[in-house]
Amino acid sequence: MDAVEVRNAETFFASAPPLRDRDAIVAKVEEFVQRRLPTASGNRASRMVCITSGGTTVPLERKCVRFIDNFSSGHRGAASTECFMKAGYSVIFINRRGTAQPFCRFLPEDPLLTCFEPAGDNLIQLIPSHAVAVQKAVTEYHSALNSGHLLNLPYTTLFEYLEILKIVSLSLRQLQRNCMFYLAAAVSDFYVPWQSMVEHKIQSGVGPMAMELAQVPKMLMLLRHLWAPEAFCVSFKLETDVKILIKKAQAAREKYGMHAVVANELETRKQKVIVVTNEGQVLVEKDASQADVEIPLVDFLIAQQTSYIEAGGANVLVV
Ligand code: PAZ
Repeated sequence: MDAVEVRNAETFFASAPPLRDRDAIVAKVEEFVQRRLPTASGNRASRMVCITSGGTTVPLERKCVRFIDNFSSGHRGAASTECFMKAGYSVIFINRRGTAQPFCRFLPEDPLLTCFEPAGDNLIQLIPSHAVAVQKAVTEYHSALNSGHLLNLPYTTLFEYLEILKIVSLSLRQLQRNCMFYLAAAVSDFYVPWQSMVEHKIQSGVGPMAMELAQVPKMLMLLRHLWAPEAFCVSFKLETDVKILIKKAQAAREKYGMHAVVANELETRKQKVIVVTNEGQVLVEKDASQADVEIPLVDFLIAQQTSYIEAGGANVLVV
């Protein structure tokens, strides 16, 4: 592990704004993970995945009015959460506020208020054309939360995202090879360090503005080698130029020591992805019977993790 990267990460965290509700988040995560430990025996029912979803924002002012955003609708993360839960995994879902949520993806796009109508004294009712979709979403979402197998942790900024990811990683390491990281969030590579960020809204009318952005430390490397070194790690690589996609995914796999990198191209990301592992590349496509490409993708990655657990021998967590 590169000492410079560790120092850069330490500097990042030391200078980041304090995470709101930090203690409550730590307690929630620890309690969620602890509940899995007594039954963690290497089978699917005791496995856990941390799914990251949505794009991080990079604030330009401390009292933030303007920010840089990273594209991600959250569909990948939400659909994958459903697939992993179906396969018996518990899921920690680190997601950008306001992006797609599991079990809610097929809700009508109409604004919430137009899904309901007044129905007499103190009563409202669902518009009949939306009733089936809304009932299904409400039932499935609440049953997932009530099952105790889904922990929803929202973030907005890059600072919040990385703080939460670190908290989750340090806790999940207890599950050793039984945990997976599925890092589908679109995370900014550049940011404005908190100590050099202006307090108030940047004023216009002073001509063109130049701003220097610092590079975000390579947190994937820390996650993989320091925070949760036995976890099965999957990251995603998005490109718009298909000619460079596989090269970039291979480079990321080698550089960060990922077990798999899922390469996807913006236009076709909902139909197909290419999974790059140390054994080569595999094209994963959805077929006509499947609603989402995440169905075959999650199946493939679960099989890969199973081989990884089995290859671990004495390292497999036995209770
Ligand atoms: O969230 P979404 O379904 O609209 O898109 C998913 C995605 C393209 C953000 C994800 O698959 C991905 O590639 N994330 C990593 C992006 C990156 O290269 O940083």
